[in-house]
This record gives sequence, C-alpha cells and structure tokens, in this order.
Amino acid sequence: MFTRRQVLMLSLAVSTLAATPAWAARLLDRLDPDKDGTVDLAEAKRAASAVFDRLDRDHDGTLDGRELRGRLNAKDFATANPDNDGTIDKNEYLNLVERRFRAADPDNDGTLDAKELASRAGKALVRLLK
Ligand SMILES: [Ca+2]
Ligand SMILES: [Ca+2]
Ligand SMILES: [Ca+2]
Ligand SMILES: [Ca+2]
Repeated sequence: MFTRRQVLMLSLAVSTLAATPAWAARLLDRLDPDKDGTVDLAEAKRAASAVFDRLDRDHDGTLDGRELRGRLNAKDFATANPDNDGTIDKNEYLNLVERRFRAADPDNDGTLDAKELASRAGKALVRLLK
C-alpha cells in the first residue's frame, strides 16, 4: 500500500513529466546526438545547417522567401538579413539560430532541455531546425 504522502509524490512526478510535451521529447531525441538530454548550440547549428541545405532547392547557397516557405515573417526576415540582399545565406541563418537559441535559454546554462524547447522562444527556434 502507498501512504498518502507517497501518492502525492507520485502524482507530482507524473504531472512534472506531463508538463513536457511528447513532441518536445521526441524532438530532443533527434536533436541530441550525444544523448545528454539537452541540445547545445553546436547541436542546434548542426541541425539548422542540414535544414538549410534541404531548403536550398536551387543549391545557390542562399534561401529566398519561397525556399523558406513561411518559416520567417517579414520582420524576422529583415532582422535575419542585415545585408539586405533579399536572401538569407547560411551565416545569416545560423546567426538567427544562435539568437533564438539564447532567447530560449533563460537559465543561461548553454543548453536547452525539453521544457525550454517547448517554451514560446523554444518553439521559435524549433521552426528553424525542422
Ligand atoms: Ca546534447
Ligand atoms: Ca536558394
Ligand atoms: Ca542576406
Ligand atoms: Ca538552459
């Protein structure tokens, strides 16, 4: 038999687990090749770089609005494109990933756990990684 206290602890543990959405856990699994349970900036950039190559259908080394397919709104595009050439090159894409990574890491430990990935800022980053 469980005591009341044990039941309380158990339900607490279950609700903490439930607070991390399954999609974030699954995503973390994919973005975390070293399997330490978090995504660091190098892992995020590696994933972003692969996404960039996939999106660059004409292989000219840049992404235009069409290739980005709605990943960035006009304001984000302008911020991500400081040289104003109408396209996002890989450097610009990875800079944006880095800015969003920092925004999604409020505890500043240099890694994102599933809960940080599932936050509003985390979701903005995730949009660039898949
Ligand atoms: Ca990791
Ligand atoms: Ca292109
Ligand atoms: Ca540019
Ligand atoms: Ca963190």
